[in-house]
Amino acid sequence: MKRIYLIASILTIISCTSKETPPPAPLLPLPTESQLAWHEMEMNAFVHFTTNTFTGKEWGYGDESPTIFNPTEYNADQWVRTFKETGFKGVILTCKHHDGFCLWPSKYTEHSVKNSLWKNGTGDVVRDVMRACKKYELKFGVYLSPWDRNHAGYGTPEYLEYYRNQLTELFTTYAPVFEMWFDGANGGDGYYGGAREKRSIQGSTYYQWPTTLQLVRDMEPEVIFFSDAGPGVRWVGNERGVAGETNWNSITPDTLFAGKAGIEKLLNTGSENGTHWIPAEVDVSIRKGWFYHAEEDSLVKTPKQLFDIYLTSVGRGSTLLLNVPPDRRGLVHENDVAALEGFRALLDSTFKTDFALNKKVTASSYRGKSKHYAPSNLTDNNTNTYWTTDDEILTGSFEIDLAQTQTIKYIILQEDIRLGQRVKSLTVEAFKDNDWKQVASGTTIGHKRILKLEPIETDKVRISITDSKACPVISNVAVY
Ligand code: FUL
Repeated sequence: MKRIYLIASILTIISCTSKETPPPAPLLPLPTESQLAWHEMEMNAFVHFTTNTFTGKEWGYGDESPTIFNPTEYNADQWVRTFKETGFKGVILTCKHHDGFCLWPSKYTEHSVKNSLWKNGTGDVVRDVMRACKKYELKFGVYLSPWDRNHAGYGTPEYLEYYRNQLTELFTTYAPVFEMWFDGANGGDGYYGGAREKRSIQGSTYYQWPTTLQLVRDMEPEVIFFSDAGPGVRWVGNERGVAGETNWNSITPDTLFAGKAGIEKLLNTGSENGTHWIPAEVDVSIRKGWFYHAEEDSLVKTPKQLFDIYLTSVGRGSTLLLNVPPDRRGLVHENDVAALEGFRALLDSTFKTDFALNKKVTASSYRGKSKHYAPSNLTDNNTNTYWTTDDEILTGSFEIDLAQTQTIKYIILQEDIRLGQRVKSLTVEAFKDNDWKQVASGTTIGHKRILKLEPIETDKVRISITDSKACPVISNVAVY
């Protein structure tokens, strides 16, 4: 009896699933789980802090005495609390910048906090930031400059061993590390243990990156590697906070090599038919420089400037990495705190009420007429559900009835990138005076696209996907 019942239930399950319209096949390339998590983070803080903070330089020569590193009111908790309160999800710390000074007491060098006056050499900035990140539930990432102007062996194989030893130290002592930043800068000259000379290396071969990355992966399989060309995330091609208006998460690594003319443009937009998922990360400083300089106290970006950067980074499908350098006291300066708080307030007030939330949406068509892919998924506040069309339909529109007239200023769209990036172009129209008026147009969407409109009063909005690499898969639309 029991057996018959079991067989009957299995048959019911089979017949139900066979009637279901299958989801669209994923469009390659696809993000990994850790890249997906990275996209979700949207805003991370970058922290540049070293002897430069005390010498006023941007690139230390490598001959700075460790004793000059001596913050007077140091409080890493204040940095991370500020980031948490203003909406950042992770922190990446310059554990070692080009000058070679280490913010943790590395056993492989004397050029570190252990020989500073700060806390009589017993302090460890890397540990403190890592702990504060745990406390405030932010992810912790590290920057370890490959170029080292202090180390005597820089340019020889001996230095590679040193660099890898330090990576092992960092990844075993301060884990988990969500992102590892490999900076491409190399200016040639430096102290180099007293040699005071210019050393040229062949960037593409000297560091033997494949071996180094594997070493790190063995310790931290989920880590995201940032470098100009990835492999986890790529540089966005400028330090102004601007991702391409067209921004593909895909790029073909073979098309990128250091020194190639025009590489910044390619990094900025990615390529539609790129073979690998390597999204752009937007690194930019809240100040003019990457390190704190008192003379820049009046040049901290305003909340409005930070908001505009948000629109050109997160709003173009990238993740923002905003640098906020602590001052000589070892605190995030009051002006930077105020700018971050103002930025947060602007984000909160601008994106306060989503006029589209749970509103009625109709679409030109939807996949297999199945409720799994219905247009109502667009406004259900759930990015795990989506609207999509039949495979052969690469264009389509949906209309949101806002139920009452609103003044609208922004549209947010999101693709379900678990199925790949698809949309190539779109338009936005608002219904006004008995007619549809185009109020915006755009190209790619990706994780998130924010379109700024000339404010307009309307009670209906129509979004048309006018071109797509495969049937569009849209998980969310919001109207503000
Ligand atoms: C650059 C470096 O040279 C700057 O000093 C800074 O660290 C920036 C984030 O990357 O390449």
